[in-house]
Amino acid sequence: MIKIFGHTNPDLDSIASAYAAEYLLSKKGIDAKAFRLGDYNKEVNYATNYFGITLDMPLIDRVEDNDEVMLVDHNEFTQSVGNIENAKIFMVIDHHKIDNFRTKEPLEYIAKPVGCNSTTIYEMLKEINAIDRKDVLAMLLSAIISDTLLLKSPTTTKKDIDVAEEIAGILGVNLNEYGYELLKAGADLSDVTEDELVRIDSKVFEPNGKKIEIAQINAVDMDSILSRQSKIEEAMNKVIAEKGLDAFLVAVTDVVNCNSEIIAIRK
Ligand SMILES: [Mn+2]
Repeated sequence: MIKIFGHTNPDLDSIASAYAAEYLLSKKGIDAKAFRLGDYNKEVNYATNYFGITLDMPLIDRVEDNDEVMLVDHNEFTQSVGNIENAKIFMVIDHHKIDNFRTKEPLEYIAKPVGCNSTTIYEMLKEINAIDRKDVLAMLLSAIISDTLLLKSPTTTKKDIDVAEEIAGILGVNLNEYGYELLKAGADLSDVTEDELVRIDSKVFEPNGKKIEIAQINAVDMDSILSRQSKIEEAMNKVIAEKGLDAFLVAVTDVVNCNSEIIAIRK
């Protein structure tokens, strides 16, 4: 049996790619099973709840010597399962740069420069007339929305757009409405405290002898972050006092519409 998996700390594309690749191989008469290298994230849970899908993808962290494996949505050994260097890689389907990767034997390697690996897997399923499973299509569509930030990220290609619209049509899903809710669920910051929010992604700069810290909060629902502004400012003042900053800027970025609001405090 071939073990299929995406990268560690799996995103929706890694889960969907493995899930759909299991079906792709089964249609070709190959015994294969999808696994995962980490917990299902908030986006995966939102998508499976929305479509009523129950995933059965066992968690693994290493493979045995000479196990037959298939990598999806990654190729670098540093992002893969433990002992990958001693496994037999049967196939790779990926959309990333190729690095930290070598095999002892020939393999099938499919690399496409698309925004989402699930786009490629959909095309491969379509080629063999296997776009008949709604659960598989729903996972692939959700992954495309996730990887391309609802078809707006700079990595989005025409293929991603065409495939997403085609699947949404088949499933009768409103792409923009569902996509927004999915991204919002994934970027849910309601359980992150203000003290944590201003520290997730922050850097100190020292222009002209001044000590300035800049932080960014990536959000889908920007209003829900801005409604916490007074508490965020309290947290910022704490950091200013702690680090002896001259100023602290926090950019709240709406990743779907590509807007930012800046909260700035001077000592
Ligand atoms: Mn991906």
